[in-house]
Amino acid sequence: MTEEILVQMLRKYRQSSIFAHYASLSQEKKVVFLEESGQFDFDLAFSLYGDSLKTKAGAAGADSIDPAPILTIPRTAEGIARKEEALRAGETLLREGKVAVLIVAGGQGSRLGFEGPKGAFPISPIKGKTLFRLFCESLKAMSLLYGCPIPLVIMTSRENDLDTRKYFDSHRYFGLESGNVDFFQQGMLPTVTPEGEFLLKDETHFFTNPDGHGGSLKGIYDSGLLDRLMSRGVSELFYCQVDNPLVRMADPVFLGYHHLKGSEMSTKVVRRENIEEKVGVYVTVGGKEAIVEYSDLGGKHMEALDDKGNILYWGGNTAIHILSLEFVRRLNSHGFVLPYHRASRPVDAWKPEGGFERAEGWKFETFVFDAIPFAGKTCAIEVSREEEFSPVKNSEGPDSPRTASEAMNRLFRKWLEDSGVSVAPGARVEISPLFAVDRERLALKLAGEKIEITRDTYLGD
Ligand code: UD2
Repeated sequence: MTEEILVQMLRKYRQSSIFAHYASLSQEKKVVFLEESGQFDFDLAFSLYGDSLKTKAGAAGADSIDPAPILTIPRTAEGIARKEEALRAGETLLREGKVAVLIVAGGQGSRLGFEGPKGAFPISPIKGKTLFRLFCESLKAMSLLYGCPIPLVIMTSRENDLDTRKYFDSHRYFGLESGNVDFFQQGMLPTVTPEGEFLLKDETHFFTNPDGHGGSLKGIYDSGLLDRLMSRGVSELFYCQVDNPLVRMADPVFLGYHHLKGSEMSTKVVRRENIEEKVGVYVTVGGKEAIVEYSDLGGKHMEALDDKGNILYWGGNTAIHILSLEFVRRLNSHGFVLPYHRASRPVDAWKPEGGFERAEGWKFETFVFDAIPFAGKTCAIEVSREEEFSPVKNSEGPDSPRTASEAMNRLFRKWLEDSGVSVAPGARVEISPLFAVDRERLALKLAGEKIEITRDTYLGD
C-alpha cells in the first residue's frame, strides 16, 4: 500500500486518530505500517460495518423456519441396501481420485488455553496423538485402502500459518506425501468499533480478525488450489473442522449419498443433545435448506418439541460437509457470495498516545454453512454422535479434551467388543487408523483371533 492510498482511505473513512498516529511514526515504521496494511480490504470492512448498522442482527425470519428433510440412520432392509449402494458409489469416487479433503484450522486454541495451532493439540487416549496426526494417519489409511492418494488442503490463518507448516514439516507430514498436502491462509478483515473506527493492534499494525471458516471457500479459490484440484480430476471436497477427532475422514458412505443424490453440498448432523447445545441447526428457511446458528435461531425454535416431546429441530450441525468443487467455483466466480455475520468482542487496542486500552471490536466473518442455500441440490444425513462427533472446544466441561478422549476410548472399546474381543472394564484402548481405519476393517483384521484385553492397550504401528 502506498502512503497516498493509505491517506486517501483514512480520509475517506474519517480515521483521524489513526491518521495522526501514522503521521507521528518514524520513516522506517511508516514503511512497515504501509507494507502490513496492503493486504486488507478496508472498503469491504467499512461497507460491512455500514450494512450491519442497517440490518437487525439475529434471528432468521421466524415465520419461515420449518423442519428439513434429513436421511436418518438406516434401520430397515431397504435403508441398509441404500447405504450399501452409497458405500460402493463413494468407494468408486475414492478409487478414481475424485475426492480431496479440506480441514479448516485457522482458529487458535485460545479457548483451550493452548498456545499454537489447535491441530497440534494432543488428544488420543493412550498415545496422546495430536488432532493433525490423527487426521493424517486416517487419510493415509484411506489412501492405502483405495489405492489412490487423497489430496489434503489445510486452511490456516495469519496467526498460525507458519507454526502449522513447521509442525507438518517437523513431523514429515505424518507419512503423507508433502506434495499432496497444501496450505492456504484465510483472509483477514480489519476489526471496526461500533463508532466506525478501525483499531490498531500495535504501533505498526491494524487490528484484524480471520474472515470466518466460510473464508475457506473463498481462500481455496483465490489461492488457485481449487483449479489445481479440478485439473487433477478432483470433483468433491470433503470438509471438516480441526477440532473433531472422531471425523470419519473422506467417508465413502457420505460421499456416496452425496453423489447418488447429485447434491452440491451435503451435511452430517447428529441429534441435538438438548435444547441448549451450542450447534447450528439444520432447518429449512423460506423453503430452502439451511443451517441457522443456535445464537440466531431464537428460543422458540431452539426449544420447540414435536408431539412426542422430542426436539423438533433435532439436526445438530457437525460441520462435516461435502461440497462439489464446481459449486465452490460458482460461489466465487461473480464475487464471493456468502453473507457476513457480525460478532462483537472486547479487544486490547493500541492507543495512538501509546499503551493499550480495552475497546469493543466488531468482527465480520462468513460461515461455511451459509453456502447451503446457494446449492442446487443438498443432502443431510444423520450420523451417530458416539461414532463421529466429539469436538474439542473448551479446556474443561463439555466439548473438552477429556470428553473427546473419553469418546475415542468408548468408541474403540465398542469396535473391539463388536469384533468379539473382551475388554476389561477399566482398560482404556486406542486403535491407530493405520491398524484399522474403521470398525469393519478391525473386524476383518481380528476375525478368528481369541483376544482378551485386560489393561490399557494401543493397537497400532
Ligand atoms: C461451530 C458451528 C456450530 C457447530 C460446531 C460443531 C459456526 C458458527 N458454528 O461452532 O454450528 O457446527 O462448530 O463443532 O460455525 N475456524 C477457522 N477460521 C475461522 C473461524 C473458525 O478455521 O475464521 C475453524 C476453527 O479452527 C474451528 C472451527 O472452524 O475448528 C469452528 O470454528 P468456531 O470454533 O468458531 O465455531 P464453533 O465451534 O463455535
